[in-house]
Amino acid sequence: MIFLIISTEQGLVCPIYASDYEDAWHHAIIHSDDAWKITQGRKEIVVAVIDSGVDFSHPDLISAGWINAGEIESNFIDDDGNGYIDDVFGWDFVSNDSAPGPTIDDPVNWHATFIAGIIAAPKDNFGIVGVAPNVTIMNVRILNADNMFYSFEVFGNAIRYAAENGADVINLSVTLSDNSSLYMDDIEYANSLNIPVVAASGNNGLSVISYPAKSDNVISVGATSSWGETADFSNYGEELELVAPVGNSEDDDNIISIVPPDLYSGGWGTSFAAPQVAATIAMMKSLNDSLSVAEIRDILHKSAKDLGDPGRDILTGYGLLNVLKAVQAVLLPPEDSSYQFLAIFPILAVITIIVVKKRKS
Ligand SMILES: [Ca+2]
Ligand SMILES: [Ca+2]
Ligand SMILES: [Ca+2]
Ligand SMILES: [Ca+2]
Repeated sequence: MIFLIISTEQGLVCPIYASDYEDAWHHAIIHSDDAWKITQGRKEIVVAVIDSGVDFSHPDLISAGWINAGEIESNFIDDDGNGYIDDVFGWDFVSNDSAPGPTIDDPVNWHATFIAGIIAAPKDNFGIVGVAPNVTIMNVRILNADNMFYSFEVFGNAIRYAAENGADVINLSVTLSDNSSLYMDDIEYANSLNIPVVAASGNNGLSVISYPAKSDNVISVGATSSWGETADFSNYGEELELVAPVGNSEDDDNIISIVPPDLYSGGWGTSFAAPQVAATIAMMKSLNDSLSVAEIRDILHKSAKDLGDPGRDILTGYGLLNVLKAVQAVLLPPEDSSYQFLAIFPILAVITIIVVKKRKS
């Protein structure tokens, strides 16, 4: 039996040779630029991009790539004993080798690189800035030159590879033809290690969320236009949790990111909403890497800006991603009852003193 995995349909607008931070309008909407005053992410925090293969030779991504410190390059030995020979820079699950970059004639060779730029392009007065500029990207290739893959089991292996080799959050800007324990068990395994899994809702413009985003174990992210309405292409439904700004496919500004070999471009698709949430989780974990998946989801839900119908709704979930509020929430003391009692107690004491003094006079 053939299982089909296909990345969400998406488009590039018009590749250009330079881009400025000012073109990246999404930062003002999700308040990532305000969050950078608190943290720009830590290098030790790793976002796994399981996708078409990231091109780290792009000048606006150099040095953002994960390196497997336990592995020695090109000695044909699995030095760290993780089951993958010479996997210094990640793993290519398409050609089953240690070179996970995109192939040059690959028509979608830009997809993973575009996602990596949205997450972690450095804040260096050159080109664009990612939502979490200082974090690290783990490169795991799963999509072939036709933007497809044919085995749920190998997809599951890619998730397990990321989870077992130090990913702090996993981004899946792919949609699958069906649910299957062949990869869902591996997503549950990642969650059991405190690793959240984020996925794109899909680009069919339908009231059905695509797998894997549809699963309870995955944080489901849809896209909005630049003016904050659900994008025409963005799948929606009761499982949708958050939305992030990408732009509509037509007649709108599109999110700007990097494209091989050294270009910038606008792009559309829920593929580019999910990595904004994955990057936000990396920012949160940069402040506290012991947060549980449940705590992270709770903070993301409560810090989102409510859109559309009041409260959670099928078109926008809990609302629009807010990076600043999510990061601030990590720094707040826990809301336990003893803390609230201590906060109220001094106020009661002050009132009592005033009453006593008045009676004396
Ligand atoms: Ca190895
Ligand atoms: Ca080796
Ligand atoms: Ca830059
Ligand atoms: Ca709402």
